[in-house]
Amino acid sequence: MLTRVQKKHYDRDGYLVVRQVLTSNEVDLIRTRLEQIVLGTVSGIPADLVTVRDVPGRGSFGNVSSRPTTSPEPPQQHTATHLRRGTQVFPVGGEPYAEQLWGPVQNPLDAVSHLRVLRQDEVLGPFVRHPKIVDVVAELMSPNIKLYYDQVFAKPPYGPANRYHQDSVFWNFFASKNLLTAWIAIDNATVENGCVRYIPGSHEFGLIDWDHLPYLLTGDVLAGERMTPLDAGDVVFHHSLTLHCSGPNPTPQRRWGWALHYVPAEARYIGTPQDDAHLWKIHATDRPDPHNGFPLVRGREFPGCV
Ligand SMILES: O=C(O)CCC(=O)C(=O)O
Repeated sequence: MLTRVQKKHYDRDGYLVVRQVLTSNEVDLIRTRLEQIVLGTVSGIPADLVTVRDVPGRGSFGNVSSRPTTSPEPPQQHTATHLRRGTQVFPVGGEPYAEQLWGPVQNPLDAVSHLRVLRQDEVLGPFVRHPKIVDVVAELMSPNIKLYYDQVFAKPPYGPANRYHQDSVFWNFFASKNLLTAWIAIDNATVENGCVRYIPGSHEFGLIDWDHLPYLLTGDVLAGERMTPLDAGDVVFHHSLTLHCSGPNPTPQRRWGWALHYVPAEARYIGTPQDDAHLWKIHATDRPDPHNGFPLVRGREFPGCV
């Protein structure tokens, strides 16, 4: 159970770090299973759930993503600590490492950039219902809990920063902005290797569209950015309106985090037919109609809702 102070921190900041939620045995189990999935030795996992950079030394399983042939428009200095490319604002520091990122890897795991819908796997699936995670979600979000989606942000050695965003911007098919992500550290996530960073209190700003984001993320707001270094097995819980990003990883070590995205079962589903098709395609729902189609984690369902 969370303390009153922990709940107060979540309400005030829009995120909360909880230490040692998973044991080292549990994290080892997850890591070993992810490794087996990446190497293609687990049956029943579709290859399109794994994304692998096309670099020498990569495994043969997964969707291969090639290096972009046209160089992106160079980023502008936004503030002393952040760059801007178009409407994207992200921490400085990853730019000199592009050649290493696209160079050969010794370990095929280092070529992986993303894994998703691990809930379908018999070993990993139970973790989305782990009582120590779901108890916190129930206290911070709702006692009736559905899983929207899950994905591993596999920041590789020399991987780039992730831009500032609110998760809710991507999830407009839910008539609720009170979703919650549990980000499980699979490796130690440090200031040096690109831990997640937050703007505390930004969940109170409401939904900000992309065009306005750079005008919100001014020097004084970014000066309040907080890093969340985690040990493997720690979890950071964040509100779906809290602005967050992650730093670059200029180190030779991986920084993997497994994000579990939860939605209150009371949230009405308001997707368009295109959303329905997309959610079915990405394996977010258990059947083509997303109404009452997302997996129930705890509590009960509501008609017309997720
Ligand atoms: O791990 C990262 O780099 C970003 C995480 C993130 O954006 C999320 O969990 O919503």
